[in-house]
Amino acid sequence: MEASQEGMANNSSGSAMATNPHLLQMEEDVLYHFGLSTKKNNLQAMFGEVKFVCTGGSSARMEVFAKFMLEELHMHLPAGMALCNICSTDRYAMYKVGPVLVVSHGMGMPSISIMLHEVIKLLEYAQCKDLTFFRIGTCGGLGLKPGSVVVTETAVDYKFEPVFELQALGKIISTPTNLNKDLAQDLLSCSDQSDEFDIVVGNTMCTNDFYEGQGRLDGAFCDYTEQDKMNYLHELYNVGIRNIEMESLCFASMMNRAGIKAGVVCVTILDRLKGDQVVTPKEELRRWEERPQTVVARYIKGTFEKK
Ligand code: R2B
Ligand code: URA
Repeated sequence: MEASQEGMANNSSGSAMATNPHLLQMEEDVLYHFGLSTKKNNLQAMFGEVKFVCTGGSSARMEVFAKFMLEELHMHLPAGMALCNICSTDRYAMYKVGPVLVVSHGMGMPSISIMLHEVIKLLEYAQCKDLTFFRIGTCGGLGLKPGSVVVTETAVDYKFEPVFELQALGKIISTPTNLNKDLAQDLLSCSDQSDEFDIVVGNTMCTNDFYEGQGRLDGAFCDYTEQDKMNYLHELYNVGIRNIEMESLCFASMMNRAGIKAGVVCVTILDRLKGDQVVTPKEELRRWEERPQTVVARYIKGTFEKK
């Protein structure tokens, strides 16, 4: 076995990130959705220097971000070489830029959960320490100008509870979904006077669906009235929820279980108090999608250059 499954690595407190005791008994661990394995790949050599993991839904957006990080960290690839996707499957895309691992997570909690199980184990086998994870994505805003950036303070479910409920062996395992408050403030302070967008810290509601689960009136089915929808969205606003998306709850829960410092930074692509359809032109959406990337890149650069 190339990567150690014996001396399980650490988060900042020195304890294991992947706490599953069964892993220690496995001779080989195949990270099926990445197309990597502890026997076939030298994970420590490949990933040992990773300090930051940035994840977002789309593989194309993650490639753009990886290229952006190359420039930001002034890392020049030798002539004739190109950044390439490390995953040999088409489930996720993964790029490594020095200490930054960039990986797509697809849409929704089942998809991000699979990716996080495998990436946490991967970085454990690679003996990485003191990691920070970021989700950089899109969301629906509440009472914010579209194009604003929201840094999540706490991820909450549809009942505004800060818990993620995982179904396992016919039972529910509940884990907390609060995120690191200092990191949220540090990300907020990564804004710049020249930025053409607002950035706020707020709570994020995470759902299992884009349409009815987020109170939309434009799905294939709808059993509530516009008034019901507006009452619910205003209730969200009144309890401090500033955006709605589909991964933060599972992300925050798994980061808590692993003891990894983590932040969620999303750009609002519409104001849900004003409508349901996303009508912003593609070009403008592309520019908005760069905003969470810019904020997280500033944080990483600041931390990286200090070391
Ligand atoms: C934001 O955007 C996607 C749905 O369009 C989903 O992955 C999310 O959280
Ligand atoms: N992503 C979501 O989950 N909801 C939105 O309204 C926009 C993006």
